[in-house]
Amino acid sequence: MAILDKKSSQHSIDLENKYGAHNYHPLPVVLSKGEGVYVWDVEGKKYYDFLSAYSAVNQGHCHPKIVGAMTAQAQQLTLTSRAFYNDQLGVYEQFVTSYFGFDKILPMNTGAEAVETALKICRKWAYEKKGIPENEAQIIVCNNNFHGRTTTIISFSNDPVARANFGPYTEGFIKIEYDNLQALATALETHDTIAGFLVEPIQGEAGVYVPSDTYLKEAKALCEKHNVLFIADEVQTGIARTGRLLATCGNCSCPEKNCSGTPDVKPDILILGKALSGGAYPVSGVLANDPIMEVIRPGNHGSTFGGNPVAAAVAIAALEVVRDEQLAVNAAVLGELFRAELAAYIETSSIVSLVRGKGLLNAIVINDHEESETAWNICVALKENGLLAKPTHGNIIRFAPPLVMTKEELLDCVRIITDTLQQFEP
Ligand code: IF1
Repeated sequence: MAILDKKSSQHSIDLENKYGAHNYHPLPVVLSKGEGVYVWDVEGKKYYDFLSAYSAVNQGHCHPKIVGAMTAQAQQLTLTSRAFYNDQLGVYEQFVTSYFGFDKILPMNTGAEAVETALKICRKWAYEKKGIPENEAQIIVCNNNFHGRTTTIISFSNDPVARANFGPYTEGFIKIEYDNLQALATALETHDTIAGFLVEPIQGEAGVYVPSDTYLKEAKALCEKHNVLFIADEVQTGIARTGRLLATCGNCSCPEKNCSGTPDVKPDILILGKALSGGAYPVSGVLANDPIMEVIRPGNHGSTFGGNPVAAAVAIAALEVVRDEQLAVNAAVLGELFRAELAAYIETSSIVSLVRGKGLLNAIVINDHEESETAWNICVALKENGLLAKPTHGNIIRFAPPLVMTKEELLDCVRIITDTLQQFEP
């Protein structure tokens, strides 16, 4: 019995391979426990998590405050649907709107659902407030975007792997180059049926592309000039990941208070997900002010689970952790240190060509062609050396640890990363 029950990585991998759809190609590690910046595999080996479930676990694994809020609420009431009120949702809505400085939130569960919700709100606003003729609203998006996996969202992806053979596609999107204000200006000037501009403040999946300093601010100004809604997808960049509460924030000292005071760019529609729950539970949401959100009326939109009491309790706890533990400041400070350390290594490296990012959302570019296996092999070696990271787009490795990391831990991680890279230098 004991022998049969003994967990092994290979057994778990075999089960997934046999009974699960093959929609992923995971690193061969099977995790069974997490705490703070660490995860453990089924054999008991300990790793630094340098992915944080794609920036969902900003608050660290199994944060006691978040788990506490979740279990307490789970024993009380888990789901009512929105057919009835519950005593948690309103409290959360008040908390989250004041935290981010918006009049209202529309709660959903996953990031893709929240993006869909934002697109629907934007289109409805365009018809009912801006006066765009029925079915003619266009939304501008950027090349190499990643906003999720639904049919509409992949319709405006230009990643053939995510998109091919899932047609027919949803119409109504205009693609322009990212970080190119002239392209945005031209699109806004040539069409008079533009409802919104949907943008990632940093393109994560594309390889952690940080736009030029003034891009978002000037893009917002262009949108304002044309009465077009600026929609920020901060599903990945939001909630302290990039060293600020939101990547659209300016120099506000948001972790202590909140950033509604002096935002650099205030999106008309803000999309949040992932770390809104600290990775404990699927919680997403769309924030906007009344003149926009009021286009949504009973029956227009919804979700069985969106706004459920567990989600509400978890999200309040997750946001309190971000504020109380000053995670934005920590991400900013550790991010500077991380890039400086990596840049110093790169000076004498021929395998890594650059490091880029903001806060603790960073990536290194491996000096090899996009189809090469080098980045994957480096990630496998990193795993052997006790650190988990994943390549994106072939030759890029994303580094995004939980934001609860200490300086000592970060320097330990830098050592693991540079020692591992050293193994691959010619
Ligand atoms: C996967 C990527 C990251 C997102 C932005 C919306 C969503 C995402 C900016 C949708 C989700 C996830 C999806 C996840 C991998 C991950 C990812 F590599 F695919 F691009 F983080 F970089 N907007 N990103 O980044 O949120 O519906 O997944 O909750 O495996 O698809 P979701």
